[in-house]
Amino acid sequence: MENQLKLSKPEHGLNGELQVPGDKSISHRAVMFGSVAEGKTTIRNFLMGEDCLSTISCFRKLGVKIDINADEVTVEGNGWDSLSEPSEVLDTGNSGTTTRLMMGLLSGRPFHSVMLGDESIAKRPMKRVTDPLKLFGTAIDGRDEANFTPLSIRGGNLKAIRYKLPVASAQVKSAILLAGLQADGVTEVVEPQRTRDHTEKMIVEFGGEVERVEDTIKVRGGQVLRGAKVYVPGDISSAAFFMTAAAIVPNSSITLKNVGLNETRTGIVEVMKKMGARMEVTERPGSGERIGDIMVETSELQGTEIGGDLIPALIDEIPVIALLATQAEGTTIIKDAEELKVKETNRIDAVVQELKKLGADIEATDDGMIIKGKKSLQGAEVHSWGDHRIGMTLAVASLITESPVYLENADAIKISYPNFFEDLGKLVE
Ligand code: SPQ
Repeated sequence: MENQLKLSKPEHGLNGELQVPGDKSISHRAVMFGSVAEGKTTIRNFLMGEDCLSTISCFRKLGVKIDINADEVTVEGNGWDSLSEPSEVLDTGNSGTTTRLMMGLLSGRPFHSVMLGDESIAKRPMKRVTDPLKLFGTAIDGRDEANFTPLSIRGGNLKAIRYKLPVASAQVKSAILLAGLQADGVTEVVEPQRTRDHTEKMIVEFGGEVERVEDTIKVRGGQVLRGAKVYVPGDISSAAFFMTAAAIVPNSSITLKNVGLNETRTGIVEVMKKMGARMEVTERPGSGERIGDIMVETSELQGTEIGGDLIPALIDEIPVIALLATQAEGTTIIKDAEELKVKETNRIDAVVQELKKLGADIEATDDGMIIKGKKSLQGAEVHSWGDHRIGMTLAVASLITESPVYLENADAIKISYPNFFEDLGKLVE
């Protein structure tokens, strides 16, 4: 079997405090901005997951000096012009964020680069990024009219654009902003729905300017960014697995410390509260990204409906929310979430097929899923589909199954949470 793990439910509940690793989206961006800023950037609580390590490796290939010391990363930035033509292919691994944001950044650089990721990246749509980048004047090509990797880019001489995003995507918005920072004129991106705004916050943290007017984000080209000291808050997308575990495992109470509470990411808090979860969020005042602690206890849950503008604020949490819904009274409907089909896997199919094996009453729809609770789950042999979020969802499910769960390809979890099982072990009494 492909690195199969046997997982069993704990004898008692899950209790204690945990500091989940740094936010993946923010870790990627801190390396990218540090690489093009002038001066040194230090990044504390950096996520040492495989995706963020792919970003570091790509920037090293562009000539940037980056040191890793425990969970701190130092980037010696020397400005946009210091990046040099890579002599090797830029391997973005499993990371959509690395692939898409780097395309935007490289489209302003006057040299040639080739980007290639793993099997999953090769299936993820890139036209949503390459189309607007071509409008800036970048020469970009790839398989199927620049929709799939490998992609080649020859950038430089960009002219600012105004672009209305056809899909709500922080990655596409960020790629456009990274190109816009290097273009002649003011670039404007219009969002159909609000998506995570870590790129905008980081432009400001690195001494740049960006403006939001209603649904339009505007950035001026030619800005010089300055190195910064970045503290990466805990990743709410990782905390989500323990928030769910605390709510569904009897006799549990978990406090997750120093979690990022950026309002474009806290959809799961809203949903869990609506479902009746016993929880408390304590925010600490500060500048930059919002941060605080999240406490969740075993809860009596009710089904709910999730859709519309809330989807981008919890898109990566939907797999584990589906598990939560299997333990709620009544029906939960998740809609407007077609984007799940183009993540590391088709997450609608993956969640439905794997949770069904455990006995869940769950059906796929065109744009989401319908889950009927409250069902007791049984052990079975399940597969992560090579997707970290599916792997962790199934690991959390094993905490409530009557018999053991055998999880195949549990290694995928290392993409965003290398110490997931150690952290889980700390909460088992
Ligand atoms: O980086 P990658 O592989 O795309 O990671 C995922 C994840 O589950 O970790 C999605 F599969 O997160 C995306 C997220 O879904 C990270 C992200 C970002 O950092 O900007 C934005 C979201 O994607 P999108 O396509 O909606 O912009």
